[in-house]
Amino acid sequence: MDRKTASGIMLTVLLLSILALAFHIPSVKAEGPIATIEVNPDTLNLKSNGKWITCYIELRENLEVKQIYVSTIRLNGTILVARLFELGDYDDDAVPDLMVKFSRTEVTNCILENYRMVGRLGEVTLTVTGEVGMLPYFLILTFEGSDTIRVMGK
Ligand SMILES: [Ca+2]
Ligand SMILES: [Ca+2]
Repeated sequence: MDRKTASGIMLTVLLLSILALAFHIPSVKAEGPIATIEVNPDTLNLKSNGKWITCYIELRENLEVKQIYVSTIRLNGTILVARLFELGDYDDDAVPDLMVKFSRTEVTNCILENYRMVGRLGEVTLTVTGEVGMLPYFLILTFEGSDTIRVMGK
Protein backbone atom coordinates (compact mmCIF):
# COMPACT_ATOMS: atom_id res chain seq x y z
CA MET A 1 0.00 0.00 0.00
CA ASP A 2 1.16 3.55 -0.54
CA ARG A 3 2.00 6.04 2.17
CA LYS A 4 -1.30 7.85 1.87
CA THR A 5 -3.32 4.66 2.47
CA ALA A 6 -1.07 3.68 5.37
CA SER A 7 -1.44 7.01 7.12
CA GLY A 8 -5.20 6.88 6.42
CA ILE A 9 -5.43 3.53 8.22
CA MET A 10 -3.34 4.82 11.12
CA LEU A 11 -5.57 7.85 11.45
CA THR A 12 -8.69 5.64 11.45
CA VAL A 13 -7.21 3.41 14.17
CA LEU A 14 -6.29 6.48 16.20
CA LEU A 15 -9.78 7.95 15.86
CA LEU A 16 -11.42 4.65 16.84
CA SER A 17 -9.16 4.46 19.92
CA ILE A 18 -10.13 7.96 20.97
CA LEU A 19 -13.83 7.16 20.42
CA ALA A 20 -13.53 3.94 22.43
CA LEU A 21 -11.91 5.83 25.30
CA ALA A 22 -14.32 8.75 25.12
CA PHE A 23 -17.50 6.68 25.17
CA HIS A 24 -16.21 3.75 27.20
CA ILE A 25 -17.76 1.12 24.95
CA PRO A 26 -20.04 -1.11 27.05
CA SER A 27 -18.51 -4.31 28.29
CA VAL A 28 -19.59 -7.70 27.04
CA LYS A 29 -20.39 -10.39 29.55
CA ALA A 30 -18.53 -13.62 28.86
CA GLU A 31 -20.19 -16.97 29.44
CA GLY A 32 -18.82 -18.74 32.47
CA PRO A 33 -15.85 -17.75 34.56
CA ILE A 34 -12.91 -16.66 32.48
CA ALA A 35 -10.51 -15.94 35.29
CA THR A 36 -8.64 -18.13 37.73
CA ILE A 37 -8.21 -16.45 41.07
CA GLU A 38 -5.72 -17.42 43.74
CA VAL A 39 -6.10 -15.59 47.02
CA ASN A 40 -3.34 -15.56 49.62
CA PRO A 41 -3.30 -16.27 52.51
CA ASP A 42 -5.29 -19.54 52.27
CA THR A 43 -6.21 -19.08 55.93
CA LEU A 44 -7.04 -15.60 57.10
CA ASN A 45 -6.74 -14.87 60.80
CA LEU A 46 -9.14 -12.01 61.46
CA LYS A 47 -7.15 -11.01 64.54
CA SER A 48 -3.75 -10.68 62.94
CA ASN A 49 -2.53 -7.34 61.73
CA GLY A 50 -1.25 -7.95 58.21
CA LYS A 51 -1.69 -5.18 55.71
CA TRP A 52 -2.70 -6.93 52.49
CA ILE A 53 -4.67 -9.72 50.93
CA THR A 54 -2.86 -10.78 47.77
CA CYS A 55 -4.70 -12.02 44.73
CA TYR A 56 -3.31 -13.52 41.53
CA ILE A 57 -5.48 -13.32 38.43
CA GLU A 58 -5.01 -15.58 35.41
CA LEU A 59 -7.22 -15.32 32.35
CA ARG A 60 -8.51 -17.90 29.94
CA GLU A 61 -6.43 -18.30 26.81
CA ASN A 62 -6.71 -15.56 24.18
CA LEU A 63 -7.13 -12.93 26.89
CA GLU A 64 -4.15 -11.04 28.25
CA VAL A 65 -3.79 -10.01 31.87
CA LYS A 66 -1.84 -6.94 30.80
CA GLN A 67 -5.07 -5.71 29.13
CA ILE A 68 -6.94 -5.73 32.44
CA TYR A 69 -8.17 -2.31 33.56
CA VAL A 70 -6.91 -2.42 37.13
CA SER A 71 -9.25 0.38 38.22
CA THR A 72 -12.27 -1.83 37.35
CA ILE A 73 -11.17 -4.73 39.57
CA ARG A 74 -13.42 -5.39 42.57
CA LEU A 75 -13.30 -7.96 45.31
CA ASN A 76 -16.81 -9.10 46.24
CA GLY A 77 -18.25 -6.27 44.19
CA THR A 78 -17.05 -3.42 46.37
CA ILE A 79 -13.39 -3.52 47.38
CA LEU A 80 -10.97 -1.71 45.10
CA VAL A 81 -7.39 -2.67 44.47
CA ALA A 82 -4.95 -0.92 46.76
CA ARG A 83 -2.35 0.64 44.54
CA LEU A 84 0.04 -2.22 44.17
CA PHE A 85 -0.11 -4.47 41.17
CA GLU A 86 2.42 -6.43 39.15
CA LEU A 87 2.56 -8.73 36.15
CA GLY A 88 4.33 -12.04 36.62
CA ASP A 89 3.91 -15.79 36.79
CA TYR A 90 3.79 -16.64 40.49
CA ASP A 91 2.98 -20.33 39.99
CA ASP A 92 5.42 -20.95 37.10
CA ASP A 93 2.77 -22.50 34.86
CA ALA A 94 3.67 -20.31 31.84
CA VAL A 95 0.29 -18.54 32.12
CA PRO A 96 0.94 -14.87 32.95
CA ASP A 97 -0.84 -13.53 35.99
CA LEU A 98 -1.62 -10.16 37.44
CA MET A 99 -0.93 -9.73 41.13
CA VAL A 100 -3.08 -7.23 42.97
CA LYS A 101 -3.33 -6.40 46.65
CA PHE A 102 -6.41 -5.47 48.62
CA SER A 103 -6.50 -3.81 52.01
CA ARG A 104 -6.68 -6.54 54.61
CA THR A 105 -8.85 -4.35 56.85
CA GLU A 106 -11.41 -3.82 54.07
CA VAL A 107 -11.54 -7.55 53.27
CA THR A 108 -11.84 -8.46 56.96
CA ASN A 109 -14.67 -5.97 57.48
CA CYS A 110 -16.46 -7.26 54.38
CA ILE A 111 -16.21 -10.83 55.68
CA LEU A 112 -17.46 -9.86 59.15
CA GLU A 113 -20.43 -8.01 57.64
CA ASN A 114 -21.46 -10.61 55.09
CA TYR A 115 -20.61 -14.05 56.37
CA ARG A 116 -21.84 -15.95 59.36
CA MET A 117 -19.17 -18.01 61.01
CA VAL A 118 -19.71 -21.23 62.89
CA GLY A 119 -17.49 -21.16 65.96
CA ARG A 120 -14.05 -19.78 65.23
CA LEU A 121 -13.66 -21.22 61.74
CA GLY A 122 -15.37 -20.51 58.49
CA GLU A 123 -15.02 -20.90 54.77
CA VAL A 124 -15.44 -17.84 52.64
CA THR A 125 -15.61 -17.61 48.87
CA LEU A 126 -14.13 -14.40 47.55
CA THR A 127 -15.06 -13.30 44.05
CA VAL A 128 -12.96 -11.01 41.91
CA THR A 129 -14.43 -9.22 38.90
CA GLY A 130 -13.08 -6.71 36.45
CA GLU A 131 -12.84 -5.66 32.86
CA VAL A 132 -10.32 -6.71 30.25
CA GLY A 133 -9.81 -5.15 26.85
CA MET A 134 -9.60 -7.26 23.72
CA LEU A 135 -7.46 -5.26 21.32
CA PRO A 136 -7.59 -4.40 18.50
CA TYR A 137 -11.37 -4.72 18.44
CA PHE A 138 -12.06 -2.26 21.27
CA LEU A 139 -14.19 -4.89 22.93
CA ILE A 140 -14.31 -4.93 26.71
CA LEU A 141 -15.05 -8.19 28.44
CA THR A 142 -16.12 -8.65 32.06
CA PHE A 143 -14.18 -11.36 33.86
CA GLU A 144 -15.00 -13.14 37.07
CA GLY A 145 -13.36 -15.79 39.21
CA SER A 146 -13.50 -17.04 42.78
CA ASP A 147 -11.33 -18.64 45.43
CA THR A 148 -12.30 -20.07 48.78
CA ILE A 149 -10.27 -19.30 51.89
CA ARG A 150 -10.55 -20.37 55.49
CA VAL A 151 -11.22 -17.74 58.08
CA MET A 152 -10.16 -17.96 61.72
CA GLY A 153 -11.05 -16.02 64.85
CA LYS A 154 -13.48 -13.24 65.53
CA1 LIG B 1 -5.61 -19.66 48.00
CA1 LIG C 1 0.70 -18.33 36.17
